[in-house]
Amino acid sequence: MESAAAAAAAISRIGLAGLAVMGQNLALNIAEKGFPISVYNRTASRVDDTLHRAREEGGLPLTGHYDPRDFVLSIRRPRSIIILVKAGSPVDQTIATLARFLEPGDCIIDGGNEWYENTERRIAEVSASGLLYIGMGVSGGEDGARNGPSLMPGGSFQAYGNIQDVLAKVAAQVDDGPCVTYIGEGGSGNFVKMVHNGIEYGDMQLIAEAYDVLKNVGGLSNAELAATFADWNRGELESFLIEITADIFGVRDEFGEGELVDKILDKTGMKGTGKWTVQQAAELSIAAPTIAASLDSRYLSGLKEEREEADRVFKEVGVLGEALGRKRGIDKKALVDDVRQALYASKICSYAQGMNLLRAKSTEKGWNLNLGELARIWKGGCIIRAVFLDRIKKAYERNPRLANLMVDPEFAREMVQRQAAWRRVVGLAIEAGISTPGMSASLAYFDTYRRARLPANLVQAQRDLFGAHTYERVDRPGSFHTEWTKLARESKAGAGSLN
Ligand code: 2AM
Repeated sequence: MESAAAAAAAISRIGLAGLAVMGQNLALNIAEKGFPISVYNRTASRVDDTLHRAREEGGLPLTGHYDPRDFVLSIRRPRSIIILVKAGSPVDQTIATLARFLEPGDCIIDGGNEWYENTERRIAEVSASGLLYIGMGVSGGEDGARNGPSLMPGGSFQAYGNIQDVLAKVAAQVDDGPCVTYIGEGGSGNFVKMVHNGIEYGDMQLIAEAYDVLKNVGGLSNAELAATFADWNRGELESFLIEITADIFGVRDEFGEGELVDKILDKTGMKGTGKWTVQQAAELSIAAPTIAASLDSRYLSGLKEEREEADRVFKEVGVLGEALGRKRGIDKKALVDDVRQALYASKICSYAQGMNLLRAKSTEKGWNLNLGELARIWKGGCIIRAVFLDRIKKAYERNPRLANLMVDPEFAREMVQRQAAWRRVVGLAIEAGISTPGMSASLAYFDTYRRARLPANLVQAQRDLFGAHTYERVDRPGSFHTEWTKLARESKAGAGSLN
């Protein structure tokens, strides 16, 4: 009896396989919240590292395993095992390694940035052996994993019930609860995380454009930029990304004069979730121009050598004349205030696009996503965490069927209040030859969406002329086709010229 009790006490509440940075930190977080955890990694040294850290942090309840069978058997049934390995085939390999020892009712939770259809395939595959599956978005980077991430679990609701208590304690905590909720069936957790990352691309691009305008049109120094972003972080823009941006401007270069930011190669890396977001938007006929602009900007940033050559070519032919570049006698304070407003309004447009993409996918897949709740679980822990997400949550609570965030009465008022500043910033940037693709795309999105009549009538006429695609009329029902070319010829006789 006694030894059975001792063995039972040694059994872990949960397991985690894959001990790279995210896995290690999440395992320590879970252990620190008082849940005994077993950990495993293909390569033994990472198990040792994790055990070492658990000891250093005061003997957290974490046990290391070097053999997958021992690992699985050390976990209490029904077992819940989080895996944090590279997306794609490493996930399939890890599942195969563990599944041999799992029993019906046990669950695998993939915490990687996985393509949602892979999760849906795996749900079907493991269900043949009675196993449950969850695809869980985890955001917040290394620090979030260790101290409280935003968690987006989707898949088996039954399996979610088994780990709800663990996730609720491990997730970041905000005023209205832990940053975790059951997202929905299938691959919805991965999909929501993917769109979160797409929105993150947009936010980072918009901030980079604000920096570009302030630095290259307004002439702000790094010290002034640091102060500006720190100040913005005390107002409506308060967010993790604005905060870290303020910090970045203050870091000096250890190898030379000035600040480190100016020594960093202007080539942005990426891992694919932003591209997937834009591809999905196109698949679902959802306009996501701000997110697409941020993706395009990353692609163009990658062409460093071509851009250097272009810079040389255009300087030679004299494009960088008087008209371009820094404005003389600019009022820095007024510019900073305008850019702040342009950034905020642009951000609303970008979130509107991401939310509409989520809703379209939810309708297609029957996921029943709760957009207000998604905004809530992004309030803490994750990279896009921001005070402003509480306002998004409230907008969807006021009206869950809101067609677009921009037309929520509060956001609509805010857009109108900021539009003059927003237009000034985009106009100034265009004049100065400083590209602001994200802010411009957001403004065009706003200006397109808010107009009851667009020039699409002319496109329809063209389509009908060359392809007999037919058109509808504004004043009577039905679809119409016109012999445009014939009628145009006939009327040419009587036509005059522009004067
Ligand atoms: P490793 O330490 O044995 O390389 C990030 O690379 C994490 O994914 C690491 O923990 C790594 O394990 C794991 N990983 C990558 N490919 C894997 C595979 N095919 N099987 C198991 N784990 C893998």
